[in-house]
Amino acid sequence: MTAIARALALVTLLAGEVSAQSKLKMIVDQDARGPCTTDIQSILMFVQSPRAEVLGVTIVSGDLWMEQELRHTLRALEIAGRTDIPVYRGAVHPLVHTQDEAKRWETLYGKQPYQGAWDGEAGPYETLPLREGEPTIGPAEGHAANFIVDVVNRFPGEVTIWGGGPLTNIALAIALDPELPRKAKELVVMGGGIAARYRREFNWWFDPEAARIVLRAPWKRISVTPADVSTKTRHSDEIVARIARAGTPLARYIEEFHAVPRDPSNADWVPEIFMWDELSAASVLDPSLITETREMYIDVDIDRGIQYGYTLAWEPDQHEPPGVAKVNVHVDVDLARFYDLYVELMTRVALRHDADDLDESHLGQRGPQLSPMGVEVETPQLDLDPEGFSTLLLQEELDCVARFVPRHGVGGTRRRAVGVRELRSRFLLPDGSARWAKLSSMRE
Ligand SMILES: [Ca+2]
Repeated sequence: MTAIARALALVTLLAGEVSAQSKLKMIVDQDARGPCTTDIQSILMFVQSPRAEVLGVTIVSGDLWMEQELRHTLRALEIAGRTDIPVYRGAVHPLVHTQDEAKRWETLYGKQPYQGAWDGEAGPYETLPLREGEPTIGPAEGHAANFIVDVVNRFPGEVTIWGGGPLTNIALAIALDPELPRKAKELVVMGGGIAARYRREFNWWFDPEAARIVLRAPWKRISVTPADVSTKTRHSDEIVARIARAGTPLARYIEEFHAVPRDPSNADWVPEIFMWDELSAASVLDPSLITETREMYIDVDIDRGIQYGYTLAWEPDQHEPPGVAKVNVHVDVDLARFYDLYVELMTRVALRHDADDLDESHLGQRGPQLSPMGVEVETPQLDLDPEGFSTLLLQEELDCVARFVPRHGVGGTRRRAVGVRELRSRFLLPDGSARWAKLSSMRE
């Protein structure tokens, strides 16, 4: 095959992807406990989805301190091969709420069962070693709130902001640009709770003032995934096994580090494996998974009493509290389809239709092979350590792709990076060995 023919095959391959223009432009804001957990796994759903274009990930203290979460996130993106996505440092502390105040509250009203970063012994700027390995990449320059303002203003009416943690970064962005909510497409957050047992939900309790600012801002549309519906989900052993079969670096990461229930005997309350944030992410990527929604007035109590940080909710025909937003509340989910989507996204490389078509007899052979889309490749060239898979980017491949993939405005650089990543995934063989073809032969 001539170099030109190979190039055409490559361009056809890339054109098969969902175009950048039709993708959901996403800002993913998260308090990213790692490795794995609902926080990282929901970020990965967005970055793995062909429906989403993740413009950036913004990190906020919550489950852990921001700096530690930042490193978990960078490492997870490395493992997923998405080092092209910028990750921004965000808020270190809530706007008003402090650990001392939380302790004082406990002396009056009783124990708070979970306090995220405040439960840990490390301080906000101490970093602990990562079990999943240290990231070799760093965060983007600038602050999360500035990034949110910049991106929403760059793409008015197009950007969906998804928040899976305390809403401090988004509140800061609104303080910088009060018109920001009108310019975004939609806000979707995991947080709050409607039933009595869920009203003290961590994300909104950790920074109640931020949650109030964000919920009361003039968004075109707000959707909330409350704890009530999140707790219907389970990141079960069966799901882990389905993902593990893919054998990709990402699948191995989940297999090795997925959270396990601290109390397996209590099937009703397993916060470690509730898919709190994954469900909310899925509601963005495929809204049809949410089978029941309800419009309610939703707010957060910021009075310094026994319900500080608790969710307030009213039925629309009950009361119209002034200044409080009517919110689209997720009530029920098609669990089977949700789990299928999650597994599909987490195994996407290995389960791609073309990967399925690969003839397993090719495994272990050397010399030129004909791939499913007709590009002549040499395989296998490399048996990569999964740890190194995502960080290994051959410059010659990048050069090769860059010559044939047209620039798309501001997304030009990103698009080229995606092209390389997609090429890798196309040649990743489903035997778990993380082999992929070297494309240097495509050079003229
Ligand atoms: Ca979270």
